[in-house]
Amino acid sequence: MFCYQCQETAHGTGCTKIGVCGKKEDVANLQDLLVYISKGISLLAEEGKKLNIHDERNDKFVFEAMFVTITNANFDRQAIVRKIREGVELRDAFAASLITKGVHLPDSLHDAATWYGETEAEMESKAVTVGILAIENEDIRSLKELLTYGIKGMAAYAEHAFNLGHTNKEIYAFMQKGLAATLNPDLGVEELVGMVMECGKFGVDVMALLDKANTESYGNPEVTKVNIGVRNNPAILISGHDLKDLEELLKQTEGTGVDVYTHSEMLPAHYYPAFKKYSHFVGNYGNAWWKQKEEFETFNGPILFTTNCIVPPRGSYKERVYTTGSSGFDGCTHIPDRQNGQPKDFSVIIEHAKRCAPPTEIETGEIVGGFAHNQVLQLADKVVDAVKSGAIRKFFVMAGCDGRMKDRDYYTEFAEALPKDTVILTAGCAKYRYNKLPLGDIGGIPRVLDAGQCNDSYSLAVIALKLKEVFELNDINELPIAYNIAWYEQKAVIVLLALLYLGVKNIHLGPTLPGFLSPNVANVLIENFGITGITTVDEDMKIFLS
Ligand code: FSO
Ligand code: SF4
Repeated sequence: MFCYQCQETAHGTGCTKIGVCGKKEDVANLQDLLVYISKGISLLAEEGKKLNIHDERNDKFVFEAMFVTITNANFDRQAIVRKIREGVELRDAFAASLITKGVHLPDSLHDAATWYGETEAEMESKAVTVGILAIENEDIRSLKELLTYGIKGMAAYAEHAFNLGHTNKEIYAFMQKGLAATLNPDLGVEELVGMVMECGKFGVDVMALLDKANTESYGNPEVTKVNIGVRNNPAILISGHDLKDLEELLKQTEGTGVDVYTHSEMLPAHYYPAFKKYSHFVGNYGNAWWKQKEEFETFNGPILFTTNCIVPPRGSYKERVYTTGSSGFDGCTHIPDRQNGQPKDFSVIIEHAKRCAPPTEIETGEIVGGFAHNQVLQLADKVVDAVKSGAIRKFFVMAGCDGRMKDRDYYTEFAEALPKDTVILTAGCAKYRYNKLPLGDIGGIPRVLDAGQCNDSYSLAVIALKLKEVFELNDINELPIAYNIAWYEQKAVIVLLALLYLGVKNIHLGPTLPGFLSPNVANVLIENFGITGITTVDEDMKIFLS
């Protein structure tokens, strides 16, 4: 195996025996094959486009398959094998339909569009030949992987929007164009850099689509205090990002005596008006994803993963872990997808919860969030006055992800060291590094403004663009906003590409720069966008405040 798609990749260069995330070699290789088949389907979809032939099943398959291969989402070998079979079948049926409709497929069609294998042994032997290292030139490989990871992040957001009935053909078409491009041996550095930038544009679009899906379904997030203590009822913990899953779980648990708590990236669900009517939607339990081994132990009840980030569960609580959607873990019960417009059936989890003890309290109190674009823009006058009067000197966008490595203590220390006239704008699980610190407020504006999930970084961009307008600036970079972003997995990659597309410069990216950036590709980002890593809190603070 060789995988370097996330920030925690072994030695900063690549996992080669087992993933630091716990992904085993066979699953890693099969995921490579699944990506390869998705690229083959994308290539055929590109051929179809020439004659205006389009099949929506390709769109859905590609975003589902790419999401499945994101870090910490799906560790279930059989789920990957099934998805490969589904892809091969879909691809070959689509190729046949293209021929029937008169499309002349090239004689030398890429192997990704023609390879056929049925048995797991055939898949395994193919998988080892189609991994990342199959591309020899390290710059081309770096750019093609950067593009692929951006598309993986895009796929995740596209799937959540799709689940809420919001689709966008242009986004799907770009995903396929981008994936097909990674199969093209003739593309050079310049063309691939162009595709990576285009990926950023569709990153903005997909986050806007998901924002629309979430807010039209559940209302605009509003300032909310979220309880972090517990009650004395049996309960279900829901993790991941999918709000449709949460909605159906809340409906099905109503009146059963079972409470529901959010975990990690599901916390921002509390900010949506539509979920406030559920009196059994009690609060948020625990912290960022990587602390789940301890926190799931004390939660006592079943846990439902709607997406990543899963840490391979301990035997002591594994039978309480359920997955659904793109997530999966062998040995854990998977709740099947919706069929014919019917909701998912969570009854097995609810019955399981009834047999469990209530959660053990690990924290008490409240945290505040809900500062997405609509809410912040309602407070715009107050914010603008605070900037004009000098009460707020600078905003720090500290969005992105958290992770388990010790060097991420930097972000807590950085937040603590920030001068009292600065405000942190956050989104994603990165917030857990500072959202429980007593950082106070500035004239009633909290010093940590949480917009929501990682995709709600879109909100931060909308806010920045609005401030640019209010202050009548020509360039987003003239705003008193600094970017100190933490990344972990591929959703953070699409957020980063989206920010670059919007023209944001001088982003500090940590705790380490991606291992998949070759020195030359890293230089392109440094020279064109001023991207830089992090150093020490003291040094960085000097740079940021100079
Ligand atoms: Fe975090 Fe995991 Fe939301 Fe990611 S829980 S790390 S970037 O899945 O998607 O922020
Ligand atoms: Fe390693 Fe990250 Fe890949 Fe897991 S996702 S195998 S930790 S690089």
